[in-house]
Amino acid sequence: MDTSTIRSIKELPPEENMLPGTAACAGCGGLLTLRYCLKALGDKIVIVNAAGCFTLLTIYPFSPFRNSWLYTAMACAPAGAQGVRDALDILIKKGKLDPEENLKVVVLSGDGSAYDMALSSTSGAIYRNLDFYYICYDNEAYGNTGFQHSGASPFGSRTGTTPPGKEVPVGSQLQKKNLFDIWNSHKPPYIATVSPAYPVDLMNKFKKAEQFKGPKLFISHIPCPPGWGFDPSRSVRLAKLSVETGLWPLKESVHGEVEHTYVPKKFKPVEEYLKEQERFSHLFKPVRQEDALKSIQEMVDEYWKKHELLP
Ligand SMILES: Cc1ncc(C[n+]2csc(CCOP(=O)(O)OP(=O)(O)O)c2C)c(N)n1
Ligand code: SF4
Repeated sequence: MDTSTIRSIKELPPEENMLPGTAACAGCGGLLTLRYCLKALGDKIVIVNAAGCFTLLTIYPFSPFRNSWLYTAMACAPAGAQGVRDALDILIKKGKLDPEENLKVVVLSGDGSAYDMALSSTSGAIYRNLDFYYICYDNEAYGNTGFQHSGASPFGSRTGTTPPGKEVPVGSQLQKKNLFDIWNSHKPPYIATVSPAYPVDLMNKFKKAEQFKGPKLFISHIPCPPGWGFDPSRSVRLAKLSVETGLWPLKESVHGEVEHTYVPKKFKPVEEYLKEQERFSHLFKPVRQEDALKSIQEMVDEYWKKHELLP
């Protein structure tokens, strides 16, 4: 891939490496992310897919991918990636595969795998400096099985297992794990947060990552219409709002050094993002939960203050 940076959406590669007509929900932000990621990665890849919504993209004999695809259990996609990488390396070493024909190994998983179940196998793979890409589409819950709470679910959200009620009106009382920092503590060559609403930023991050051998992570914050409760037509708008409110900082880390790649000129209030989703509706009605709303805004402000980027 040409590694020079691009400035506009018109410069995105025209090739489509994922074909339309999949079983994903209308308006799935994860599918849009994946489409952009595959434009960046090309078709010389093997996708190692942990169980989740995207397992359903490939149902024999149908597949939207032009590349190979391997299905693994939720906890072990990085271990599967190690096996594929080893097999490719052995074939190259034995002269049975032209190094030019080498494939990139790409893990694809939801947040339930990335933040929770596969954390141990991921840590092992980063520690061994496995040469692979890890794409996590983060819809902030176990989406495929009924939107149950995951380690990525945010404070104040309703999930299948944290329904707001009399005793706990706020929904989830736990804070979202910080997967970016968990990866960063291992000091891999490249980590980035991305968004389907910022494809140019996403593409340039893949271009930058290409120069590094070793583990490379991309976490995309993705709107999920049935789980979050909004009309599919508003998916990109919500992805944009999560960035413009400061809730989802767009950043990257090269060998542990973090830089923000986009800082909103003026941060929108987080309420603008929250009030558009059914999963936060209990924070507004029947009565406004001022304490919860204030603490979500404070959490965002603290992050940007800490990085000295709040205007
Ligand atoms: C060990 C294990 N427990 C439960 C399941 C059932 N299961 C299949 S997909 C899924 C949800 C995965 O959630 P996530 O990784 O966030 O991806 P998403 O469904 O949101 O795409 C679950 C719980 C499983 N496959 N393996
Ligand atoms: S449940 Fe959400 S993440 Fe899963 S396919 Fe549907 S929109 Fe996408």
